[in-house]
Amino acid sequence: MVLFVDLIRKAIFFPIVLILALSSGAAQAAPVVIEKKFANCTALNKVYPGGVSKSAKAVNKGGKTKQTPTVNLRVYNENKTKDRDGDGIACER
Ligand SMILES: [Ca+2]
Repeated sequence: MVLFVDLIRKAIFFPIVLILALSSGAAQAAPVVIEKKFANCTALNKVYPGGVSKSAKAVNKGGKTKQTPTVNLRVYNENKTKDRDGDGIACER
């Protein structure tokens, strides 16, 4: 009887472990957004044509821009030095 219960337990437990292993593997295979420090605005604008803003509330205080910046605080923080006028948008154009 003990052996039978043990078999049932394994029959239930192992598929769960397998599903968890497979689902975590799938999560790792999902596309990863690369948040990096770009060498300069030319490189950054190839990925983010309108630059990167730290928040949707950031207002451009420089000249008129043609593109809408992408809101991404992490990318902004990595490239903060490129926001020369300090308006919260790096490499706006
Ligand atoms: Ca700026």
